[in-house]
Amino acid sequence: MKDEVNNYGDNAIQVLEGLEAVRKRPGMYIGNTHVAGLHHLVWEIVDNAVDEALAGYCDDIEVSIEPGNIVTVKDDGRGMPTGINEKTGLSTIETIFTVLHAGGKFGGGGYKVSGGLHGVGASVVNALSDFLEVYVYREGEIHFQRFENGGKPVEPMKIIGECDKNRTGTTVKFHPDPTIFETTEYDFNILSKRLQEMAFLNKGIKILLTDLREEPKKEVEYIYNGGIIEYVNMLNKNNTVLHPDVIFVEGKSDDISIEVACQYNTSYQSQIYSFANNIHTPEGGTHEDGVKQALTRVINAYGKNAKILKDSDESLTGEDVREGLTMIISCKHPNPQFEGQTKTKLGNSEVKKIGSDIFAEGFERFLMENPDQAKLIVEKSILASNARIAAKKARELTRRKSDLDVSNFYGKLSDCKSKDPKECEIFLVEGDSAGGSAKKGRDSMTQAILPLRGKILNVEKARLDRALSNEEIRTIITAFGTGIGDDFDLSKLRYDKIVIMTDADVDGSHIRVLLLTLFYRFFKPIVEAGHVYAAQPPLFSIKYGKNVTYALDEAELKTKLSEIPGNVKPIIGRMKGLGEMDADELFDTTMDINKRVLRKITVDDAMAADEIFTTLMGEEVEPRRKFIEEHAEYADLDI
Ligand code: 0RA
Repeated sequence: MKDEVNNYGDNAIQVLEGLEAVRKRPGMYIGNTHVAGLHHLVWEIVDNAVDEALAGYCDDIEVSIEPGNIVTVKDDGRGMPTGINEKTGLSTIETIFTVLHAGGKFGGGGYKVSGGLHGVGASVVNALSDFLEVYVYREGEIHFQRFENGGKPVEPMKIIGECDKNRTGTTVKFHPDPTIFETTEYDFNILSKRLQEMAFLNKGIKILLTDLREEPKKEVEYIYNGGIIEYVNMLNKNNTVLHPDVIFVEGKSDDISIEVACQYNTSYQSQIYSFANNIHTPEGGTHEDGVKQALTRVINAYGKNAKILKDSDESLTGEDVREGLTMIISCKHPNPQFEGQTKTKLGNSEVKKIGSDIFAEGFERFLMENPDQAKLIVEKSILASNARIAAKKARELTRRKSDLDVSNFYGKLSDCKSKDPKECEIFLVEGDSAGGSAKKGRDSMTQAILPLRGKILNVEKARLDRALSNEEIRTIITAFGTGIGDDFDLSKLRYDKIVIMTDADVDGSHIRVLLLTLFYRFFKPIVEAGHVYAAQPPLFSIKYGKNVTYALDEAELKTKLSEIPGNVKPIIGRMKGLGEMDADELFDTTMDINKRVLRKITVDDAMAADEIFTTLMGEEVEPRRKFIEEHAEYADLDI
């Protein structure tokens, strides 16, 4: 008995050294201690509950956030084991929550699939919490243990009461340690989006999210019996679909399972999202490569066989067969290898063939069984192929044209003198009159000006070949220097900053959205690398005595006015448009690198950006009307 007590103490000390390592370098375990890392704590605990659900023992998961950002994750699984762990001499519960890497797998058996990036376990969450409590309901008893201060057990696990004999499950409650995290404020939208994704990827699991921090409480519930088929339906809801059925293929080989759901829409974009063990893999990997390869192969073979594709036709490329495709790929692997810059690329080489074989078989069967839908798909790919060939010709023309027709091009662009891209910026300016002022006012060493006449083409509704026939777009491509489509090369970008300078009115924001659509669809790496900015011309000018100052908005106006001495009376002006400022004013307020405010345009989340552009700029009218109605407060201010 005495020995047991001593053992308990020895083990506990070793264990705490492990948790101390997590607290010293939290980034190694959860990426960072900002917003993403904070939410990572929830994913860790939810992953464990989802694993229990995937093992077939749980179908209800409840996540709630209480005032003070206390998080509770409750499941109705078997309940964590409550016995003594032989290796550690501690209760299994204490082992799970205090021994590094003991989490998630619970000592072999059971789990074939668990998180790859995640799955570092409950102990990491405990180490980074100022308190954590576990309740396990099993065999009519409630087992309980509380940890404080980075995972230190307050006392060993104990039984604190009785429960219904039939009730089983695990509840984990924790609060992130504010001395570790820059912020401890949970974001409802981040939580709900990821939990919805989990529900799509794991069909039939019910996930309830409740936010009790404010009255009235917010609550969302996700359950998708159709799994990723319903995910594709949601992604396509703002598009016109090309064919009625979502194509679904699943299969398994050597404990590796693959599920694919896809459906074409009439747009020219593709949305392909892949996951490995429920983790989004935006960098792709072998699961995605295999499925894409099969898609191209099967459509070409079917098209030729069914005589839709003529023998003399060029083969359809991957790009051709993916135009307008919305697809979810979900792979579950007992031992996933994550690679790539952000460790979000699946590396297991065997998955490529497995994914390709499984998808090819199921997809081919779909085409055979549904010849009408198959015909629409092949014909769409042929149109994309024709457009690609036309775009290539047009690009070649653009290239030649820009060599010959430089005078016309340079008539529009006032380039800067410096040829060092790092210090160069280009202003895309709405209208000739503002363009004129910008040309006069600029620092001609580093600032280039390209005035844009009128509205540019909405590329959401046009293929590359049509975009290339648009003069304004051609000028932009030539100015950037990167080329477009297959020729695109980010390293050739001639400017570090691309600044969109439009008026602060409805026309201005429309032009801004059109430009952003162009950049997002045709120059995505430029946006992703953070080269795109919006200029912020001021709304107010404040004159007092001989001084002039400017304010971006009402809030800044108030501050600036309060700084003016009481005995001086300011005469406040509302700035109308860029075109009405003279060259000095425009430089002073909007372009001078020492004074101006620029807003960087970022795409943290490609899925959300895709959805917004489809909604705002796409074919369907109804979703756009709804979006504008829902965002009516902002609509006339900014988009
Ligand atoms: C392994 C075995 C058993 C339950 C669990 C794991 C389990 C773990 C978690 C984590 C969150 N919720 C959970 N629910 C269950 C049960 C083994 C037995 O019946 O003794």
